[in-house]
Amino acid sequence: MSLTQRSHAEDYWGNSGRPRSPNGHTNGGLASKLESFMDKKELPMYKDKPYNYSGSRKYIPLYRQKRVISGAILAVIGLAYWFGIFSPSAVKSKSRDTNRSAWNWLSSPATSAYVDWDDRREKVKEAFMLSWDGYEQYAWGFDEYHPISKTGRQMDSKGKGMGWIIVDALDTLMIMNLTSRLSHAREWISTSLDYNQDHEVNTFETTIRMLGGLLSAHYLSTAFPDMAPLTDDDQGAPGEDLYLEKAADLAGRLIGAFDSNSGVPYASVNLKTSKGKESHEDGGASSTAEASSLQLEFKYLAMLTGEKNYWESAEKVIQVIDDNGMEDGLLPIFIYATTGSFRDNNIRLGSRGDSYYEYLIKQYLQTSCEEPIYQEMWNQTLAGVRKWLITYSTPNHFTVLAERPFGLGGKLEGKMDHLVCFMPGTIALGVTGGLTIEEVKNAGLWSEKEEEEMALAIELTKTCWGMYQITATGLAPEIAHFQLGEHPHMESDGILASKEMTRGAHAAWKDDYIIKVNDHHNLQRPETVESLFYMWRITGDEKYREWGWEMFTSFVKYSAAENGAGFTSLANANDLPPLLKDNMESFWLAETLKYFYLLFSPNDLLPLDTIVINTEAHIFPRFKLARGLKTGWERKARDEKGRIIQPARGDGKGDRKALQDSIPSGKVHTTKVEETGQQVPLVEATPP
Ligand code: DMJ
Repeated sequence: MSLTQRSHAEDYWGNSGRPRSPNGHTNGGLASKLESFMDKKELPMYKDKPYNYSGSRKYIPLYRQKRVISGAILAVIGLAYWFGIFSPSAVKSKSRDTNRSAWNWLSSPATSAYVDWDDRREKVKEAFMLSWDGYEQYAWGFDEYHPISKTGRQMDSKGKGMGWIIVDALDTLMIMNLTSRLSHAREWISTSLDYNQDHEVNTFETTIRMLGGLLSAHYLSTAFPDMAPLTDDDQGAPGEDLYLEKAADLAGRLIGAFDSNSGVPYASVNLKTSKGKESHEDGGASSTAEASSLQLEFKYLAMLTGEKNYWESAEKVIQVIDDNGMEDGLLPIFIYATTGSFRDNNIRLGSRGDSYYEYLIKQYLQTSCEEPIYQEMWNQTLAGVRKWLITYSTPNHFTVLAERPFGLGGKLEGKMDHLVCFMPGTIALGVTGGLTIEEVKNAGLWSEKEEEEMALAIELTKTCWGMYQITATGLAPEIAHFQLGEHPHMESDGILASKEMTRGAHAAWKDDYIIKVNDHHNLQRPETVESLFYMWRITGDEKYREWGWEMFTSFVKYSAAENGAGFTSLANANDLPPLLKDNMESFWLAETLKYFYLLFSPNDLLPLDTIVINTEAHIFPRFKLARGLKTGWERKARDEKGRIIQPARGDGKGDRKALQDSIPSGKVHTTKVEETGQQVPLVEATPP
């Protein structure tokens, strides 16, 4: 963004906002003003290297080329920045762009024969810059950013800050090639970030955001050196291994959480003492998703450092979970760290359940399909989801991934958290491993199973897209309920084709969805755009990019804070103008805007079959098993429902058929059960 662009945006954004309720704000006339912001088509130059990514395979993006800006130029820019010439407050007083030509960017996708995706991607980058710069100006170094009150706060009032926003956003800064902002972040990490703090943190959130963010920054900055700041070699500058050193320090503190009787991690851990602590709620149980989606991070760290205990602690959790032998691989959403057993019967893929399922297939992909045990678990689970949870709304037959709050024998609840919307993209990823459908078909690896699972992914993506269509703002509620009728039609009763989602505020199909009054907030969540990104890359269907653009424009129109201070959550996404909530989630920068950016980027930016993306959208490489790291456990034999059976006497060959039937596209072979030494059948999975 040029200086004039920047001040233009601030000028425009500064006039908006009408108080609406005690703590609520509206962004009333902002939308029209944003049109001008969205109209700017220059590449951002402010503080940053130009980033001319053409999309051609032949073209080497700037961050993959050798360093192109000399140290001298950088030094000048750096000095200018630090002396305030380019600081946000200084920028405010610079000359203003008076070009206020209205560009109706909402109608642009529908009326234009040619869509300039590079230009749309730049708009995402500008939204990121506004968000980041607001944080930098008003809340730098704080864990939370409140863009309406323009304040920051530490998550622990006595703490020094965890770098919650800075670390979570690091790799997005790299991917967007925002190098000077990245230098500032890196300098803060080098000089101010200290994890030696005597307070408890959430084990899961700290792992996926902080450890994940640092490891992703390490990966991107080493695999693509030109993404990193260029000052590493200067005397006194942070060392090249800064991100990895911080990650190792943090992991050494978090690892104490796994020190429970069962190996299932405690919900919290004290960063100074490395001592785990049970949850204060839920009878001391950890949430299942939180306890069971730490593997990508600790395994990658183990691969980098050779420290096997990280690997072993992380994989032990999955073994303990699997040894519970839950029917069809569907888990209750609470688990005790003390015993490794589940609490209650509430089964869902939304909050507290979600990323357990996500990490099954991603663990398989992370180690380049060398650990078939995780594919086997994923296949079993997906078959279980289809059997027990996939149903259809009435009367328009939208596919719903429902819940079983009272266990598999209990009533089906037609409810989908927005969080569930990670699932369609993950299903598609599981089908192709990150390749395109065409590539998989050409390789002769497409069967009925792949066809059905991809069809399910397509329908679920549509349902999630519908969650955005049904509100006044075009932004999804936190939770949607669905009309299911008295006797819900399950997928096993026959797959139903959904009806069209016609346009129009009062389109009848919207009545299939119900938004309850407690659920109409929007927290800038990423799951739907995450799935759009996977679906676009895997299917090549441009509608996913169009849907993403429409969602992005709704975020820009309705979640912008005043005075260009960034973007914020909505207390009510189903009202116009919307009621705003004074908080920018760190995953807005780490995930939501990153996925929008990748969705509009050329497909050879971070090819999907070379990486695995953690549940906070941090990017890790795939790797092969090495350094003595390997799968250290085996599954116990299961019956046709996936429940553990006692090892058969003799060679156990009699169980082969039941196992083969229970696990789609698996091959059965005979292997050894560790505890007994008896030979029992297990499943050898078929790679995609
Ligand atoms: C993120 O922190 C992660 O994606 C997590 O797995 C679930 N929820 C949020 C974003 O919605």
